[in-house]
Amino acid sequence: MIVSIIMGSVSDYEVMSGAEQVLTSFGVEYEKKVVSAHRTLDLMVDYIKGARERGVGVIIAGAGGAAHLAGVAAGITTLPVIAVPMQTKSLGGLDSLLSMVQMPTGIPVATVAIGGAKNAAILAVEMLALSDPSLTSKLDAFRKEQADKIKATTI
Ligand code: RP5
Repeated sequence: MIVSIIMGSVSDYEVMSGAEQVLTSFGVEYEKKVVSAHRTLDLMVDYIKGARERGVGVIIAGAGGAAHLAGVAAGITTLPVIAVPMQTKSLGGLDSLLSMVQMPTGIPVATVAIGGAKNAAILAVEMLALSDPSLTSKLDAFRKEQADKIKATTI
């Protein structure tokens, strides 16, 4: 299975490229596309409807402001959707965070921290690892590497 990275604007790409870096480091294939839930709604609906057929297992959606991209995607598909709230100039990303995290019951979206594209990708890998033991081994190695770095740190 692959991961689908979607974002509401090309201006989100700098942050969302963090998800690409993580997926690449785990050897997980992904697709990426700019699709907006308000500027290109038809395109976005078609894109999400076709996701499962394209082999997508998890969707990562980054958006800012009145950030409905992840919620709309989750309303279209039962594939798991992970939301990445973008930092914004006017409200610092709190607007994006609340838009994404406060999904009404029945249509869940797993929301990570503001700008948390890398964690979104790690979570996506953990989901794919449920049916791919080789990813579990890679996640274990990643955790160990992270811990070893801290243990080796002297101040
Ligand atoms: C949202 O509006 C996008 O996800 C982006 O974070 C924000 C601003 O978009 P641009 O005006 O930079 O295209 O749809």
